[in-house]
Amino acid sequence: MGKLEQKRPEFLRINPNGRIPAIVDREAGDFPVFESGAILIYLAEKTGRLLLTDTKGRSTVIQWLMFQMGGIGPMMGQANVFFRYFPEKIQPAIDRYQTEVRRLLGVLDTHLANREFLAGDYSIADIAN
Ligand SMILES: N[C@@H](CCC(=O)N[C@@H](CS)C(=O)NCC(=O)O)C(=O)O
Repeated sequence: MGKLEQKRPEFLRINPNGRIPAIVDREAGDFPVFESGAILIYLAEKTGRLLLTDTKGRSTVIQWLMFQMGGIGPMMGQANVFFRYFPEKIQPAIDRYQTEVRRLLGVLDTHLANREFLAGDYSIADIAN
């Protein structure tokens, strides 16, 4: 990332969004996959592991995967940027994102209080979160 390789044309052909992670499946005609959640689903479906296959089980895994993609991931990202890297200290923004991250972690904590994994068996939802 330091060399901004993720913004180069050859990487943008794999991930038009210019971010990591992204993979290329050499066993599938160099099929590119970007977005960590999409990569996890792709690999789980390809290998038949870490993603329940019945409709409800699959949905439960994907719900917790989306919870990370739409919540934990971006909110932690913003919390980190405003707290650590932003040139100005904008306290309301720091508070907003830190409060939201704490709330989201509370949701995980409550859900995991009486179960070992987020969605039944160990799955890509646990890996992502
Ligand atoms: N929603 C994306 C987020 C990807 C993302 O934000 N990646 C960051 C590192 S964690 C990145 O590539 N940052 C470098 C940049 O934006 O150039 C995913 O889950 O894959």
